Amino acid sequence: MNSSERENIKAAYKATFTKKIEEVSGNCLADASLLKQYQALAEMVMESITSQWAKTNTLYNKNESKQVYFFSIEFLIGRLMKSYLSNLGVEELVQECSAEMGLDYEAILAQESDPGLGNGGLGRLMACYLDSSSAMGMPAHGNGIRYKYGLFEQRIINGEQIEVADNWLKNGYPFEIRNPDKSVIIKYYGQIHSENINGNLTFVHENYEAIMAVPYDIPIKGYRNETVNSLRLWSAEPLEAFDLPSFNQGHFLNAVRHKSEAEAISQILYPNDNGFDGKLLRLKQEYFFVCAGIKRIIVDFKRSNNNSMDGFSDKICIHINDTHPALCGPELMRVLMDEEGLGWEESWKITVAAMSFTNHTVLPEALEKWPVDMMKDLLPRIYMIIEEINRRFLLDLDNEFPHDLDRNHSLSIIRDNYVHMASLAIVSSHSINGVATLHSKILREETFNGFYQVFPKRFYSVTNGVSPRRFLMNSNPELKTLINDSIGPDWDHNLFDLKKLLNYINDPVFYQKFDAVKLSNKVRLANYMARYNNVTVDPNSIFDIQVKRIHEYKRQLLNALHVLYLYNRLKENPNLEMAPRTFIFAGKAAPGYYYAKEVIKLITAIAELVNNDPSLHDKLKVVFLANFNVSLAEIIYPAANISEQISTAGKEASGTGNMKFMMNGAITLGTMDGANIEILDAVGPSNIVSFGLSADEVHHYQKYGGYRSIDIFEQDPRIQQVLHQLIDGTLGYGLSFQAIYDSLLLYNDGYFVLKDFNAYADAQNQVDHLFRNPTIWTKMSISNVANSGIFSSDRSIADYQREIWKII
Ligand code: CR6
Repeated sequence: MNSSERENIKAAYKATFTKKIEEVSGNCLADASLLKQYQALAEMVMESITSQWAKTNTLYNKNESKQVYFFSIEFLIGRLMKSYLSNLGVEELVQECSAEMGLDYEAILAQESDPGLGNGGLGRLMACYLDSSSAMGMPAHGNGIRYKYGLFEQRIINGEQIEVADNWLKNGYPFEIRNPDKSVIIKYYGQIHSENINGNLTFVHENYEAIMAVPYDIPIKGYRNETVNSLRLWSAEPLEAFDLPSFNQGHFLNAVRHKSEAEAISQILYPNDNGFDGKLLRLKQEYFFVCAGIKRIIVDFKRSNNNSMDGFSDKICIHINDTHPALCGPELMRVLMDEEGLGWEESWKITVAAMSFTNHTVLPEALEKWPVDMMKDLLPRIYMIIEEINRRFLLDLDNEFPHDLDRNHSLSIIRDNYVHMASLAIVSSHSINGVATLHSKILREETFNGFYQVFPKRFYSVTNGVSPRRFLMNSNPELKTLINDSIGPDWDHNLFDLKKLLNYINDPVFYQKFDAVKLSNKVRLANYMARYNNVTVDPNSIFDIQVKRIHEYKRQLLNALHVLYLYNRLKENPNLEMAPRTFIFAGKAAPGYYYAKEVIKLITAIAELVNNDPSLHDKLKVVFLANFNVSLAEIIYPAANISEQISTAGKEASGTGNMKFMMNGAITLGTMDGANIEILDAVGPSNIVSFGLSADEVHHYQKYGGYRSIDIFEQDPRIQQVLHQLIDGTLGYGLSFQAIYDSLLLYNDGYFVLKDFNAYADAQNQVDHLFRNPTIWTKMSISNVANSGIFSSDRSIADYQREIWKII
């Protein structure tokens, strides 16, 4: 494009934007608020996407290509405006025009609410997978819930987490389209009776309670291509908003009761990460989006397939993201049999061929099981079908392993009065995968070993990945520019091309530029901390960062105890030689998770102690950033020197924050857990700092005993000092962290914090030495960026496509 063409485009953009402002606000540009400026821009974005969206849908409706549907109870999509602009290839244009019009581009973008429709890695993974599928021109869509309130907003008040409702829809959401014409009726409760209709046994559902599922569709625009896939989020509404007969009889409250009961289903996201709390409303949510999603898939499929179900599983993949959507199996069976009139065998074949399942955790407390009575009462027909799936499965088992009662019992979908959702998902899917190599191995050898023996060919492994567009190009534009200037722009379509950066691995000029980018990102984060935490930190200090949900197995406690130990060392020897450090934490604790909330309190208490001690001469700072979410994450990852990935080995299925840090040049300080192991493989042992027990060692101790935390305590004066400080008032008058203290000593330290302390302290020492040699450090950092290609979610999607969905 020559410069006069560009000027014309810019003039057209400015004119359209000015007109849009008038339309959305009734004001002229000069009087329009930032919110209205954002809304005007969002409308323009939607206008440029919708025709491509319609074209993509028309193409898909021809039924030529296989469609993948991700069913997930969480989609943590983050703000979308920047992705849309960049994917459309107009970001620079909009930035330039905004500046020329005297508008603040970043402030406009900050008007967008960040939809918190997920707890952490699981929901964010889905968002990255949608992003990658569109970028690769692959037909894949999401089905989830449009929670009215997303994950709570976290405030830190007097050092403690306070939860505030996340009203993300309060100003409306410009990137969704409500499609009430595609609503689906969901039936709960009631009775099932069978009737003989024309010689066929037919199941009739009576006296049910009906709820309407209304879809809201969000376009997922591919990166600089023509593909626009869909994320469909379902909202619950009453069939009739108002019960007129009740109202007329004077029962005013009754008249609206039904409305709020219906709406409750999509009112709020359950705030547990890696945890199951068994609430009836959650089971309603699970069935709600499963039933609605499956119905629409079938309607659309039949419409373009001469009203027939032939070839369904050749054209449709239903991907179950963890067990929350495991009812997809029985629900598809129900529709195929009760509505489409197919027999059991045929329906079962179609179901298993269409369904695939990804497991995301081995933590026993997260594995879902629903009481039989609850399931039977709420979903009577679904429960019947689960019983029959189980009966047939146990029969098959008995044929294969005759009289092996123990095995049959342990694999039974229904056992001890519970429906086990992982078993249901495994039995009804043709493929089961873990999310990192180690995790998949643990699934095969331990968690699902019984199933592995029955279905060895169904087990796969696909290591997670993250969107390089969101987590590198858009959130670290300076690094993107430096990479473009060095190796050219083609890496944007193939992240493995980042390897070309290794050509600069000994180039001092490149080092300088690379360090300057990191420093600038650190300054950005330092400014954020000055503004929101009122703490001044040195951007030249090591930014040592642990951001993720607060959970015992993730061991923020190990990090915190080490900070306290470092504090003690500095107090003892103020001249201690060390690079200044800024320890940064962020993450939410589930509201009912007392221990995790105590850990937050502990970190903020340590921060108070350390940050207000002038004798440390600013060598140590501790910051807890409130309200970790996707938007904050995008500021944090580019600024990190150290990525703390210190879970008890064997517990973190994969982790994805570890990949986002690596892509931005942080050095992983980690245990050999989840995808950390693959990070080590990718960068080589000299570009990562690893430590601690292996998963096998942890497993061994857990199975056979032999670890006594008290022994370590007794032998290590550093640990004695630190643990005493938890309860002796060092951390604030009247502040005592007895529960944490007890967990480590009285309850034998279930997550091996003390066991790994020494190795961790040594590893931290190593970090200090490495950082004090800038050449080595920068080299390590560049190597991390250069070798991060494998962690692109484009690679993960290609793996799924090839191995699991078998799309060529
Ligand atoms: N909490 C795992 O714990 C993994 C993601 C995505 C998690 C984490 O290690 O990276 O899923 N599991 O696969 C669950 O949510 C059940 C997570 O985010």
